[in-house]
Amino acid sequence: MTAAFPQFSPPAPLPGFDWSRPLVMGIVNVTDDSFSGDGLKGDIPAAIARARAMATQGADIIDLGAESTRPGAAPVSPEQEIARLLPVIEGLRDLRIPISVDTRHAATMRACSKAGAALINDISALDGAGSLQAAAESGLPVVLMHMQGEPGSMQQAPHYADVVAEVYDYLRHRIEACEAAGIPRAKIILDPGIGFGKTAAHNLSLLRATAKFRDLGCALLVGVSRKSFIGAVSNEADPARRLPGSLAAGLWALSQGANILRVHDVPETVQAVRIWRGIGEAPVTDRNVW
Ligand code: YH5
Repeated sequence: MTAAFPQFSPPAPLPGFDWSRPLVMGIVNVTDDSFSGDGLKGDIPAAIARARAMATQGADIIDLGAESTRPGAAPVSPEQEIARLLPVIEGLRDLRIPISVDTRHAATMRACSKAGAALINDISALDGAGSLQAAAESGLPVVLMHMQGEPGSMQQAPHYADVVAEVYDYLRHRIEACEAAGIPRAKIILDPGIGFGKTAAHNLSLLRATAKFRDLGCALLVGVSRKSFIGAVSNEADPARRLPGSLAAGLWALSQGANILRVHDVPETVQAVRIWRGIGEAPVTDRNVW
């Protein structure tokens, strides 16, 4: 059978990640002030239950985060972050899918790696103090995300002369920094950082250029789920009502070579991705029979 989008060859092999198909990463927040509508309030047993449910619903990866990137959110110390994340990682030891930790702190990377996390997801692309070294020493794969500015103020006046070229060059330089620190390219996943210091127009330009980012020779992750640009383009103020737009943007990114979708709505996204793939390339197997 002919692959749907043969122009995108799979990224270099990475143990634990099947690049022959799109992967769905489910978002689990262990924060006190989650604002994206998932209703979790820093509750550790609830986060464990949510991650287990997502795994059952077909998530390929769980992304655990304890820091809110909401403008005005209180900063979280590495100690607080570790105290929230470790019991969740430990409570998920028997989960068969990899757990990613969404953190900007080297101490958190080290602690979570020891506890069994399989992936480091850093919205500051390992730019924080000691992060490159901590990630390299962990031996784990990493997500390098682009962000302009800092979470508290990044949406005040995002500015680029050429957003695609600037994000591309930033990621290229961060790959070089990783390689110099001993993190091989096969362990690097890139992310244009939708919504991080970008206007709706910037986000649309970046998504339109998704395929270009594959030229950097790494797997690609995109996070569009419930984000503000979906609300801006479709006039939907409530993040919890942005699933249709999130699916449209996510499937579009897959068609342009994205490998991982980071999402709040796992069963809905898994269904959409299965249909996308069924039409495009995949023979239907027993696994898909209900
Ligand atoms: C991402 O894109 N995003 S946290 C605002 C929303 C909805 C969702 C107003 N961590 C990413 O998910 N890590 C976050 O509605 C991330 N890529 C990677 N790698 C922000 C978020 C969100 C914000």
